Amino acid sequence: MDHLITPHGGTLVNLLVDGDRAAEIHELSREWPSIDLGQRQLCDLELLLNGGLSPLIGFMGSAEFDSVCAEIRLTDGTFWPLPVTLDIDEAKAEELTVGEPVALRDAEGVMLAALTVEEIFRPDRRTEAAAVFGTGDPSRTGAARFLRRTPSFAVAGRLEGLQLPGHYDFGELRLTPMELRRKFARFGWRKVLAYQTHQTMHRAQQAETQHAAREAGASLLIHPVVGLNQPGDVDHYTRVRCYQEVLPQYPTFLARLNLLPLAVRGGGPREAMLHAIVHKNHGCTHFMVEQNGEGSVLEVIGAPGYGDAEAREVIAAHAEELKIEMVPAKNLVYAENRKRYISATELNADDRVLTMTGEDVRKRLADGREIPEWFSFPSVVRELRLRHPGRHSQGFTVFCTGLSGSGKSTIANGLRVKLLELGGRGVTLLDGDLVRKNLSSELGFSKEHRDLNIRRIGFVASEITRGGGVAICAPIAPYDSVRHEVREMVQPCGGFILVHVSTPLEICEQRDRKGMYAKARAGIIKEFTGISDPYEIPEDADVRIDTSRVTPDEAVREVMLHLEREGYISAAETE
Ligand code: PPS
Repeated sequence: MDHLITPHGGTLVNLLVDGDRAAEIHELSREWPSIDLGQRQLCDLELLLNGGLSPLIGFMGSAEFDSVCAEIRLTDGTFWPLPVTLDIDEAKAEELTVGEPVALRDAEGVMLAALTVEEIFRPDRRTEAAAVFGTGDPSRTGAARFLRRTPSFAVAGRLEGLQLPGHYDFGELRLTPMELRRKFARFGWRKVLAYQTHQTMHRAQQAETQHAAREAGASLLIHPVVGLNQPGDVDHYTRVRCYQEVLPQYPTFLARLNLLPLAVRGGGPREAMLHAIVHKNHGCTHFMVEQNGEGSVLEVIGAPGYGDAEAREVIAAHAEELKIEMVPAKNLVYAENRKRYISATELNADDRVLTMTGEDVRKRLADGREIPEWFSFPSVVRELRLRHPGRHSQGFTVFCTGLSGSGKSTIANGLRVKLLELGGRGVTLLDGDLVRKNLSSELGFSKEHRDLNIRRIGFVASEITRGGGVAICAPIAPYDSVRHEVREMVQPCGGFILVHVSTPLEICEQRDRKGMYAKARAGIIKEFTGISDPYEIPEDADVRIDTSRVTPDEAVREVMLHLEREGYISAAETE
């Protein structure tokens, strides 16, 4: 395999230990503390263990972290664009001891690796955000989400891998860097162009990649990320089936498909460089990120805030050290008169250009309209239609938020009955009181407990929505950020409609159906929303209803009309 590109830092790392050592670790680990890895951490671990992140041999400590943030280098001088840390919360940090091992486990409790703790530290998240996103400014969405969600501590240390995270899906398409390199050697591929995408490929992307591979004199590896979806992404099962449909469109032997377990961070040019390193470690000599017909090359990594030029500048400045060649995606457009895709620079005045954005495709899928053949392959469209049957048969969540006594439960109950009357979908009501008696019976009303309660409701609602049902939720849900989290949880599974039941506090208090406001005023009930606890008004409500101004029937009808306008139910059904 000598002719293949050298891995980053010189050697391809393999952190999986042999069977004897694995058995020994299993034996020793009974008393060890554990860290249950989240999806993002599982992706990082998989790429650490299989050499995708060579030359790293573990999660970074503070010296590497600082050096990478400030110098874009590891402490030994190797070029490295982003920190790779194992983040933990304070409680977990207190459980661990420097010098002692900890078991890293997947969601089912399977032990994947042993980490010998070398350091527990508090990374400076603002500096990290500045490195990852190009800004520590929390008003930028990527940075804000990162700062909100990332726990304060990190644990560093040497890794010994027992097994790679298990995948039940598409096993034959999940080759490790070593397996892929062997395959390239067998095929006699010297130059390989990696095309990284997290979106569906249509004719433009197929034409673009074929063209780029030819120009580079390379073979083509479609290397989609299937680690962690960004909000709004098509699920990876559907995407992979679509890629499989695109493969036969290339000349024989030109292209292969492999799945990359990469957790996209949503960062900027530095993230693109990290991806370049991962592809290089997989044996690729060229790297192209999809341009998706519009916007920046960094759309692919969810960083539309970065200008193309800015990104290219940063990447070009480090091209020498990356070694892998970054191939810019050509913007190909469809010239109707020529019946083919051509480069935008080749256009002349007589050409009639047809365009369609990702948003157009989503809308057409949602309302069942045709997706033209010039845009995509019929087999790809067939796959997409199977997954996106149109809103009329998708699941959705109606999430009512508002003060106690605002009328949430009345609206939720009325809506439930109306939707059951229509038939076609199962309807589940997750009323605040009901949830508190069952799902969240041990919780109180601190911010922490309220957020946990809402996250649980969001989880159940997203599962119901995924299954094609309707979830109607009616908790107070006073905090904005967790309501956003729920929207992000549900939206990839179907529709999410936020209904703000905006009945004013005075009216809710006058109604005081449960006598709770009186008790709250008297100080008998503490932390009562509206009286001694905050309620953050949602700016992103899809429907706003003040029940002091409309009857319950009118309120339900407003929600039904919204559902009809958005295509979840048909017009005749709201009559
Ligand atoms: S939250 O904030 O979304 O977790 O609240 P939720 O699960 O909807 O529970 C609200 C119901 O609990 C009763 N209750 C209180 N509400 C607000 N603050 C305090 N301190 C409190 N203590 C008890 C109250 O009856 C709420 O029911 P609804 O149906 O909203 O009136």
